[in-house]
Amino acid sequence: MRRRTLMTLGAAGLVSALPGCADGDEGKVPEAPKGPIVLGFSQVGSESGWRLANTKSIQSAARNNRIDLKFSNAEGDQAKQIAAIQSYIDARVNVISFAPVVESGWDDVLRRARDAGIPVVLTDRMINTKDESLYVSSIGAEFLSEGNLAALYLGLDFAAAAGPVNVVELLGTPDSTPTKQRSDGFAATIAREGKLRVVDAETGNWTQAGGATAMRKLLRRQKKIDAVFAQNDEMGLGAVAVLKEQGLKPGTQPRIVTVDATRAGLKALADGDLNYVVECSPEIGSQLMSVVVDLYLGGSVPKRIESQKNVFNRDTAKDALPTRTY
Ligand code: GYE
Repeated sequence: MRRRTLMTLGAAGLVSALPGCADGDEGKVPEAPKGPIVLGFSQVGSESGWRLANTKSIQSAARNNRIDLKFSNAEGDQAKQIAAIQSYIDARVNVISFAPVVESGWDDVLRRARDAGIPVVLTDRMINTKDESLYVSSIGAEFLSEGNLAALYLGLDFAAAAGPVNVVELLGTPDSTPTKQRSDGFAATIAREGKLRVVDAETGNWTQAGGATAMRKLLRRQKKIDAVFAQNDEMGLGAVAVLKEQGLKPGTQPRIVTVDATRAGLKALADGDLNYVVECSPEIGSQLMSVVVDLYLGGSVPKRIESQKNVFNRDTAKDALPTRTY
């Protein structure tokens, strides 16, 4: 039985294939892959600092691994992502990867990729499908736990409050995995104690302008806002600007928690405009390339690979800022 090729990522990020051995040819280095390995990648867009860092991570990891990266940016349009995936099928790339802008509507194009024998790797977000064979692996954050952590830490700040504590949510784009799961995680944690309650929500579409518009609408609708859960830094920063315009003191009243931990988010946290920032690392490029090379060499890959997470407060934000890579 052929043992699969072992594979390590060297210091320079280069992949060196350690020989696996078939029966009868121990020690003989198997035929080196012809290369280059061609990866077709469709990115969601350029909507946030997180997304730009994610793109940078994927592009630099492809360079470091000598992988020929066909990269397309859908600018938030699912039809463009589907067209890009189809173009990679037509070009017969070795592996297709993409960050799905929304969860639904992928089965047809992914079925065509599977039928063409091209493995698909999801990054960042998930798809909603009954057919798990349509992708071989997904690499990304556990968004539910990010919502849990946002509620947990915000709740600490209201431990002495008599309650109820009115929270408003700034949501990402509808039907995206982080929008749905960060809300679900937040709701599950506050339900356990019952003091914090989400009284209203508005979508800010992951952008700073969107977060500002959403915050204005919520301020008009809600008489009492004690806390804001912004599903990413950009929307939180938009809310901070509007709250200051209205003579309020974000970080004190209301308190604010965001997700991503970009440099801008950590700066606002260090300045006292935010109270907590949950990290969702965008730097998954090397994890993706490791999967791509393993697939090319005929290896098996885990169905799910999680990215790094953390929670920053004011002090740890100040410590992290000088060396922050994104
Ligand atoms: O939080 C946001 C980006 O999918 C985790 O998308 C990503 C989210 C991230 O626009 O900044």
